[in-house]
Amino acid sequence: MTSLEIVTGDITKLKVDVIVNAANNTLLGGGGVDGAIHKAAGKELLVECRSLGGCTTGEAKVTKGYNLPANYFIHTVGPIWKGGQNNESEVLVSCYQKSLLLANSLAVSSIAFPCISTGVYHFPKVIAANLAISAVKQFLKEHKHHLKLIFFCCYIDEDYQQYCTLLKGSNKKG
Ligand code: AR6
Repeated sequence: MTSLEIVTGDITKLKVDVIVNAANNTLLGGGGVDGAIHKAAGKELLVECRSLGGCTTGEAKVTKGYNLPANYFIHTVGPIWKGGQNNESEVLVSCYQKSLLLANSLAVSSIAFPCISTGVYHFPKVIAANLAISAVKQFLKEHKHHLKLIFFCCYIDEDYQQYCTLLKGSNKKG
């Protein structure tokens, strides 16, 4: 059984095997959660990221966790919201799927996701939360995996409330 948990605050403070980063195509850092991760991890993260050659939107790449207790970061690039008619939902789901596939290949047991694309990339929060939860649940149903604990890390209270509402009443175990 895998437990789905909702937490608030800074994702870099979480004691998990993998922290997912909402990055951009360059993988060379930015603001928001990406900026917080690079700041907390230290300059070596940027050195490794430079060697990766960027990342396509909807895909994911792994690095070490450097100064954080997390063993790895999985950097995924969410879609920029352009009104919803440009495969934004499919691409966002792909971010969660590809990140989980990569985590599974690393045989880790815990992972934390930020609310990908809902900051600077302006993906509507409610749609994004629904897609995030359903993508994770679908993955757990369809794959043999080692994951015991999956965190949805909500930086702002509005996101936290939204995830609580969506998970409440539904089965929190995957
Ligand atoms: N811990 C957890 N969540 C956070 C943190 C944190 N320390 N800081 C912000 N958030 P965003 P995007 C939340 O903008 O929309 C970057 O510049 C935030 O409240 O970080 O995918 C990249 O380089 C929001 O809910 O990512 C890209 O250029 C969520 O993280 C671009 O932003 C995502 O907001 C990616 O945009």
